[in-house]
Amino acid sequence: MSSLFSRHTLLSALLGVSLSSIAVAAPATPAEREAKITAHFQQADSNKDGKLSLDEFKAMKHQHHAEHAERRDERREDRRERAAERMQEKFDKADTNRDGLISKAEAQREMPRVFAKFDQLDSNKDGQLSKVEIAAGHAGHR
Ligand SMILES: [Ca+2]
Ligand SMILES: [Ca+2]
Repeated sequence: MSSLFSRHTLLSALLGVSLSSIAVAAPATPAEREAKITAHFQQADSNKDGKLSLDEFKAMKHQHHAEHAERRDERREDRRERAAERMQEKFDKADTNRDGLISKAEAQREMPRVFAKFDQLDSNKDGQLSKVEIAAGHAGHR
């Protein structure tokens, strides 16, 4: 028994199932989205008969999922890096006397959320927060 998907069925399936992952890839207008889906369809239609066999459909879905997972990993990496950068920037900005440590006064000026937990974050109780102490506090939140 051969299961064939018409282009229309595929469009519906893609729109219903994978629109979110396609939308993530950028195309904003419906026309661009349509073009993108058509490209996907043509790519998946390996024997070019204008229809997708169940195998072709599955292969396409599989590839789609793989791409999606890859993008998700990249985004996660980006987020982690950006968070680290932001924290670095914040730290440097707050560290007005450039001694590599955040005093209570410095925290109060630039890092209110850190200031609120200052004593808790200051694990070696020297009245200053190192980058490591602040990072440790952030990690503890997750
Ligand atoms: Ca300082
Ligand atoms: Ca300290």
